[in-house]
Amino acid sequence: MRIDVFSLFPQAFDWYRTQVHVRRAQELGHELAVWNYRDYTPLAHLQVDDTPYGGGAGMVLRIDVVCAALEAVFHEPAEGLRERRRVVELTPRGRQLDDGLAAELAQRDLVVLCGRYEGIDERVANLVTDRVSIGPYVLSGGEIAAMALVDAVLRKVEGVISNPQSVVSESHSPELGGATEYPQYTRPAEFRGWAVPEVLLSGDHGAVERWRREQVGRGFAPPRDAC
Ligand code: 6GU
Repeated sequence: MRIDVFSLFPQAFDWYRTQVHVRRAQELGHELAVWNYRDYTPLAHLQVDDTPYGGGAGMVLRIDVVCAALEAVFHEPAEGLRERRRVVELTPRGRQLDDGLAAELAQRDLVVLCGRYEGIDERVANLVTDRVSIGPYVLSGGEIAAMALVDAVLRKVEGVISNPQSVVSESHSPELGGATEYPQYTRPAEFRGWAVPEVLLSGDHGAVERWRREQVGRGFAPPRDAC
């Protein structure tokens, strides 16, 4: 698949793009490109945003700038992109990302539009298939949200995660009924009096399997005296 991210801060993705699984995706023939709206603005002084009509705080990313960037990259009218791709606007007002949506977004080529400041002009609704949030809190821009979304989507692409078992039964997957995974332990078997559950050291695979099934969905309850 091809993923194209549009942002005013493409450098924000530099670290993410060096990650092993992202490189593996690219070796498998998938593409992750990050584009800067500012490189394609038709406006003087490389302007990309403007004050909101009706007044109010902050700046809004202009719809003409978004369209210019999309059309420069895809060589087709921006309105038509969603006929063959998922086009996602990242906004705290969007539908909350979950495992199912990530799996759905992995089925087609994906365009991700990051906003900044007060977001993107509402007329972006004419271009998108989805408006997505990564949770009920506000981030200062869409870049961190975009990395969360792209990462969740890439994990659903076959071959990106080298051990497929780690994807199939991971937390929130349909295989675990949307529950969280069982806890993991490694050496040392005891540290500061904190012991690894006996069953995991027993070598009894059946017992380990049963214990893990019991743990699924249990989550983590902090002790009562923790702050
Ligand atoms: Cl997608 N963007 C911003 N700015 N804040 C968010 C978000 C997105 N999702 C949750 N908070």
